[in-house]
Amino acid sequence: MIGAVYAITDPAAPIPVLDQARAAARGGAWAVQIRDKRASDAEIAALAETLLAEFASLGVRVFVNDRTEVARITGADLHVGQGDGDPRQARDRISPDACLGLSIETLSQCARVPDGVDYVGVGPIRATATKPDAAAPVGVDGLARIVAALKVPAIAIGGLTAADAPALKRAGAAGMAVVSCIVRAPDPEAATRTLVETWRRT
Ligand code: TZP
Ligand code: MG
Repeated sequence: MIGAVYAITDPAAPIPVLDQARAAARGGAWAVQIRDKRASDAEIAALAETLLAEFASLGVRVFVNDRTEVARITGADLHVGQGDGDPRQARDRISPDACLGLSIETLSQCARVPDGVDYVGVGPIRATATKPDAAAPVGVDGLARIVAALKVPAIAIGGLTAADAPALKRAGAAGMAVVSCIVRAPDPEAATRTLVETWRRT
């Protein structure tokens, strides 16, 4: 079951990644993804192990971005992008209980979502400074077309805030993933709670 609010950490944000993750979990996020292109596998694994231990009782899932080996070793969930290798190989390497996500940037990529992918991240919906190499934004209309072509739940991502929740829900998204809206908020825990409440109300 995919939840509404999926928080992603950013090592460039003003507060430490552990604090970002903890605030998102306290605020009611369904999942927290550790995303850091520069950190070593050992650093990501240590973070994942800390969060897996802390979040087990909260029921908050812990994902690692593009680190199949770290997911395999720690039992964390895994998110991979289009350029991160064959998702079927990732699926075979990680725990059968782990959740696997795949990024989708275009309608044509929907036809290449293999069995074993539990959700897709769709975006960017809007332009975002967080991922400078992101593909062209698909917009909410593009999201709706992509959702219609998919057999798995879609989590929207890219330039999103709580104000987008109603439109994303109407477009058929199962949830929304955010970086800045949580980790750059003055109060990341409150920002997460606002996202969760807004999604629930709409
Ligand atoms: N993938 C597509 S857009 C994006 C990622 C990781 C960044 C989203 O960040 P923000 O700050 O929520 O726009
Ligand atoms: Mg990637």
